[in-house]
Amino acid sequence: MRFGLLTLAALCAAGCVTKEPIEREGGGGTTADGAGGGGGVITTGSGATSASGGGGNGGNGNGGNGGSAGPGGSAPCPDGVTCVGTFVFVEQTNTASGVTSDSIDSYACAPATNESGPEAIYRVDLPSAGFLSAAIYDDAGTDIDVHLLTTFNPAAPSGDGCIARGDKQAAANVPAGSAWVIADTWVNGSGTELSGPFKIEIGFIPVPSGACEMETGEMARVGDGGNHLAMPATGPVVMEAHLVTAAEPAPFPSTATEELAEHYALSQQTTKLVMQRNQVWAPLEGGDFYGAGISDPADFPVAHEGWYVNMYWTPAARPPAGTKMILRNAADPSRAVVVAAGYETGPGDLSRIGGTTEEVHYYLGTDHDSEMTLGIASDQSLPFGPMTCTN
Ligand SMILES: [Ca+2]
Ligand SMILES: [Ca+2]
Repeated sequence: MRFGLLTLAALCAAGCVTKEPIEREGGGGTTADGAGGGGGVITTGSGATSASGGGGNGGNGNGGNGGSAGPGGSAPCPDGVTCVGTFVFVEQTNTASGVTSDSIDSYACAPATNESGPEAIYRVDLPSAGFLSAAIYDDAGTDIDVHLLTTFNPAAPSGDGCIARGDKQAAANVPAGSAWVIADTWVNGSGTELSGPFKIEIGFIPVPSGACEMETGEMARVGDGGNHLAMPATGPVVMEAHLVTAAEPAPFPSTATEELAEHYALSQQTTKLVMQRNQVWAPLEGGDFYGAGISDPADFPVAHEGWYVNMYWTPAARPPAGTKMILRNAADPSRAVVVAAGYETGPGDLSRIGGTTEEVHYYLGTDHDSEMTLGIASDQSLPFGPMTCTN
């Protein structure tokens, strides 16, 4: 089939603006790999701003305290542990005064890194398998690192169960049940514990598994001279900028960063993906505000923005806003995100098959121009967000 021929009328009835902005590609690398960063280095990573203030205190839950673990319930919350069952969880605390544990000196995922300062321990109770993400915000004189563990015994604390860690953030797919997040104090080469105040945020997204079936066809793209792209397509996918959503009314951003921290917080609270976001608003390209997509922000749900994808489709071929596409990491095709098409057009470079958000790249473990496979989802009832492909 040729995509889009039946949808143009519906689109423009909905008030679309058929401009074709040439987008900026990229914005460089992100700190996307939570497992990679950090070992033994004082915080210097990108995105040092406290990006997600105002996300709301998402339930500082010492939940599950008391009572025995009934069927489907959680075990009682151990002493010295904060138990978390609602997301996004946010807590401001201090390893110099606010935590009671000082038992773990290193972790299996970075055994040479000295984490012998005090640590804050969180148990996260997960009803399903999914994507656990956590981020740390600390000051220049403090260096707290974050660790994710799938096995941990509070009565015999050890870092052996570590599956991911980071100087500023970490994330991993985890099974249902209990996982553990430990914010630990890094100790520098002089033996100084860089303890102090920090904010931790923890998010969780259930990740369904299933067949990632995509429609076959072709996509007409701007300037392709009739040589349309066969779909599903595999090729480089750029890092895209953020767009203003329906929950962000006028006045719209007048700079690349105005109202951006609020956008990050809103998106994080909606998608439950915790990360240190770095990308700015889409640039001013023919529009009259930053972060402008090709349609009215009032028609753009927050969750769709967090997971959006674009292509350089022609106005006639562009799928209706909110059409579900699937992006798969070519290097690990089981890893996929159901993304929202039709809200933006670009990148204006036919050597790239499309573009997507830093959130999608973070989940997939990809970066600007990583190779992916992209197609229209055969099952339009899939939820937006991460998915494990079984085919
Ligand atoms: Ca420690
Ligand atoms: Ca750190």
